[in-house]
Amino acid sequence: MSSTLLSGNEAVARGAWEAGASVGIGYPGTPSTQALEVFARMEGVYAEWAPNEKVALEVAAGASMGGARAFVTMKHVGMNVAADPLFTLAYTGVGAGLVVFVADDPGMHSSQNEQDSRNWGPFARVPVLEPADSSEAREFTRAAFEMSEHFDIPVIVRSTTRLSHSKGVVEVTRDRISTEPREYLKDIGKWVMMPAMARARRRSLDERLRQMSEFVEDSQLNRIEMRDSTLGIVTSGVCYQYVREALPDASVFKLGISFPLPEEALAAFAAQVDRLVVVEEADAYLASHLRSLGLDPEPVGLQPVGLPAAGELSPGIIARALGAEAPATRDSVSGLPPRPPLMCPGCPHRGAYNALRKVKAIVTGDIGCYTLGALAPLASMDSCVCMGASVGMAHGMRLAGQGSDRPVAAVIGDSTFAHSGVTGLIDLAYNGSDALVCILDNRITAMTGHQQNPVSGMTLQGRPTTEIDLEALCRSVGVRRVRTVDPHDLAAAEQAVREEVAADELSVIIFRAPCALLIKEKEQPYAVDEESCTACGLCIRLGCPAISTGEDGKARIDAMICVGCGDCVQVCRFSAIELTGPACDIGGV
Ligand SMILES: Cc1ncc(C[n+]2csc(CCOP(=O)(O)OP(=O)(O)O)c2C)c(N)n1
Repeated sequence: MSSTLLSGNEAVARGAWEAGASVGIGYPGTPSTQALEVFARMEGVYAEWAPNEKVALEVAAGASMGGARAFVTMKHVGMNVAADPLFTLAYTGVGAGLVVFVADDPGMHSSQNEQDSRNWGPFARVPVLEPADSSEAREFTRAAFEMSEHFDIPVIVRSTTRLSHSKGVVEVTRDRISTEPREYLKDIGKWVMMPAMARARRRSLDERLRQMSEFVEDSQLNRIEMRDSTLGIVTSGVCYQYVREALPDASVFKLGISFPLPEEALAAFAAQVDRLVVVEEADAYLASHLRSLGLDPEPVGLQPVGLPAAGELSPGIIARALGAEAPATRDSVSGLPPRPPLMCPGCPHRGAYNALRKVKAIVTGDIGCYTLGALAPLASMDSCVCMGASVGMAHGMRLAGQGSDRPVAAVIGDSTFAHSGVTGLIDLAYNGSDALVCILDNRITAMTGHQQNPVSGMTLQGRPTTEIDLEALCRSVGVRRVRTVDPHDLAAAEQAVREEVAADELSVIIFRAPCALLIKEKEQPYAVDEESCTACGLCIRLGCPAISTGEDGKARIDAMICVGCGDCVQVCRFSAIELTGPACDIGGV
């Protein structure tokens, strides 16, 4: 038997590959990103980043309709974007298996909100599988493809950060099954969802759901572990691991399928235990379903018993909430100094914010590395809601009358612009907005770990491809004032911003310079001449991690960190920052 250590994401990718998925499409988003990156490197598959999750699911729907098993990946908020096709795909069903892998982020380690993707099950009427470890992540993904074809429905595999990013033992002995595409048979009653057909497919969906509800009653993906019958816990996903650690003697109903629920099996389990408790993260999803079945679990989701309603659980939290002794494992790493997120040294976004700060702009922001511009010392971003929101929100601020004292500008990254900013820009052009939209084009999707995107000229599988011509795109939707500037040229960046906020029509500034981490060669670092430095603090206000102040208030530059971008040289009014000797050798031996 051959076993290996795989993260939950890697195991999901392996499961999709073993299941014969030949097409993989997704949009990056922590904690899901690695699943498609790993899948893309597997033999015999085609994989691509889509500009957003809706397109990813639509491409997958086409592949499935055309007979190829298709695998889609996204983070929880991506499901909101993909929800439109998802709901109707439940009606149409699939051609070949269609599996959507979605990774939630309880505790918001790297997300703007917490969402519980199990809710998409009853909402969109699609099955949701919830693996609890890497081995199950592989097994359940395989099973999801089988279910998808058997019940003619897209299937969601739901993970959370802990599962996606922690490693477990996985057997990798199973081969990949045949990838021969299924035959495509024209069937407008199934695929053309106009009202008459949709009504029929809705009845079909109800029948398919009925069949699935029967199937889950005895599915091996759910498991009952009877131990001490004084306490029975219903749980799913990674919470199962916490429960086993916190309450090793408790009986457990471990749900591997969180929609549809095995109602009869749950009722039978409830009848066998004295206390019935649900342990789950994020929403009280299982608890409310159990309550609707009249099973009446103890209300541990709320005070006073004490499972928190938000954030991640841990064995300790669960043990304490249920009056057990907390296990010896530590709940969190304590004693480490806090490490606030910072823009990297040499980050091109800094120059754009420096210019926007000069004109005291109200900045509607977006999601990406540039969101860090909201924090001190740049402190130049006023909002961050969801991908693409910056553009529409700038227009809305103008409609509310903002902009007379302080100009209004939107800031959005290249990947985010392609994801959902361009539709906002179309709205602004169409409706005659006079806002300023700044596209921070660093040639990559940096925030999520340097994924290629439609602006970067390279595909997920490393094929050179068309790059969006952002200038031409903006002009083509009706923006007449489009200009491009190097954000490391601080004077030019400021001049561009001053001129465009003064214009009485919509304008776009494309701040174009590669992400500092794309630049492999380190430039010669800078140093501060203590004699000339007046401790004025202007360079500090750039928020570069290489610059700090000494006890005398004068600036210091850490040559190990400085990449020689030269932004600080341009803000220093006393010529106190100069080049040092040769670039330091960071290669080591
Ligand atoms: C709907 C949705 N999908 C995915 C994400 C994850 N995500 C956050 S920012 C980002 C892209 C950032 O790239 P870009 O706009 O190019 O900015 P950069 O980080 O390069 O500055 C992604 C994919 C998200 N927050 N929301």
